[in-house]
Amino acid sequence: MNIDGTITVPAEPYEFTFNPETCALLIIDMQRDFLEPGGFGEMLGNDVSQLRSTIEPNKKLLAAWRARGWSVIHTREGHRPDLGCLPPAKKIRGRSPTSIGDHGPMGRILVRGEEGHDIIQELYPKFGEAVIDKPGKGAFYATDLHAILMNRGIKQLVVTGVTTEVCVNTTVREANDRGYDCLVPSDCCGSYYPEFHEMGLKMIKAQGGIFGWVSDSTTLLAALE
Ligand code: C5J
Repeated sequence: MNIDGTITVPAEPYEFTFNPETCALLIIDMQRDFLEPGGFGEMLGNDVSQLRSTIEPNKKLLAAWRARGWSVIHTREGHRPDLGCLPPAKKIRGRSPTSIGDHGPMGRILVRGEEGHDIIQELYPKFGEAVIDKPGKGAFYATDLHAILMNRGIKQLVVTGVTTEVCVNTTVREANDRGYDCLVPSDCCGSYYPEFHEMGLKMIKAQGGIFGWVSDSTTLLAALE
């Protein structure tokens, strides 16, 4: 910890300094629908086991954040049971025989309140941690995330979750445009496609950190000690 209470983490394209009082851990969509067989991810033809390596590093980071009493926010991608917030274009995308709102092994796919929509047990939110239900890929679109962050005085975000190139990337871009600094620990994010994970991270840190910073959980946790 620095003398002024801030913490500096080795990162790319250069070190990331944050004030823990005004920095939240934002965990994106670590839901059964994306990480377990029978959900939305598998319905799209993906191998969900690809994402499971993100669970342990997220668990460690979440435990460290909680132990220090710092802000934690979770998000879930999904739709109202009446599908009123599901754009028709999203419903039919992929031409899959089963789509969002249809019944699957974990209940209706990507529908709020269903088993598959829930956050995995390993990272289950605790009382007091905000859970943002989002209909889109970005966590700011059609949610009260920005209001919550502003009301809590949050200016910086550590963003983790799945998938790197879709919801994590979209959220980091949205956050960047709203003036937040984002640090992304690489091993706490994952993709069904390793090459998309790699490129997704490269896009964030390119051009002097055009959208944010990239580090890893071991480096971040070491900086907290
Ligand atoms: C996707 C997400 N990939 N959480 N959602 O559809 O990244």
